[in-house]
Amino acid sequence: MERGTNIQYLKSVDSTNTYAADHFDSLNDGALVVAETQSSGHGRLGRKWHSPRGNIYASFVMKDLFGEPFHATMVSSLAVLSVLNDLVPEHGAYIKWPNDIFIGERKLSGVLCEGVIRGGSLAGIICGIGVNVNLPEEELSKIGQPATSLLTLTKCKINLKIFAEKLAVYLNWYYIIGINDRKRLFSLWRAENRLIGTRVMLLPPNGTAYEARIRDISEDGKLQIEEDNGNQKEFACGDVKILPEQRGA
Ligand code: BT5
Repeated sequence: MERGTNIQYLKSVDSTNTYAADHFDSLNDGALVVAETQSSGHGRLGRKWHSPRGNIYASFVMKDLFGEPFHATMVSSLAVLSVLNDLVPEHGAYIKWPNDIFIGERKLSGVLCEGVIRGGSLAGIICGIGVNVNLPEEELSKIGQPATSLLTLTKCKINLKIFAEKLAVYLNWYYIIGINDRKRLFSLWRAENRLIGTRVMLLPPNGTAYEARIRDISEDGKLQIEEDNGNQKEFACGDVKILPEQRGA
């Protein structure tokens, strides 16, 4: 199957993920849907994704189910990181488990991969990607956690079409790497996770937050943690809060 870097540009949609899922059958494998704004951009667990004009809101179509669902997140995060490393290498963007790209202590980008079901089974994955590109300071303050944008960091507006084109190329690049060599995809992604070896606050979706040390990450993307009493276990789902003195180890 040939994969192209075809991009479909939209003005405003509810959510590029919803649009790509609704049009999944007619979109090519490896296509990217990009919108100027979203009226119902969403994150995990029904959270809102702040989506005014000036940013990247994109959804990548994966029809080849080459591994664990989390491998789709790895592809997407590595692609965003590669664009950032080309554009603003001096700002040291990094992957924050499970689905964020951070610069310093602030969130710049989030990824949300959602399955598409056809005939009762998984037919593909839509990888939604939001990146704060030309978002001004006053918009950042509306977000419920510390966030940043490339405009804030560089004082320079970036052409969104060029950003989208680069993103599409890198998405297809890491997608092909994943299809051909999942272990390599994992090791590239693991190398960009700065939290390994540090103590963090873990926030399970419906439980109490607790501190633990991240020992490593398994190939299917689960955190391997050690609690203060020495218990070792896996943390598969939830959020991680960086403890201020711990980052950058
Ligand atoms: C995510 O969820 O980080 C995944 C976000 C994926 C958004 C893209 S945009 C294109 C595609 N279409 C969609 O509808 N979604 C995808 P999560 O880890 O649950 O983080 C959500 C949290 O991030 C919110 O509760 C806020 O605290 C914060 N947030 C919201 N908007 C933000 C923004 N523009 N920049 C930084 N942080 C934001």
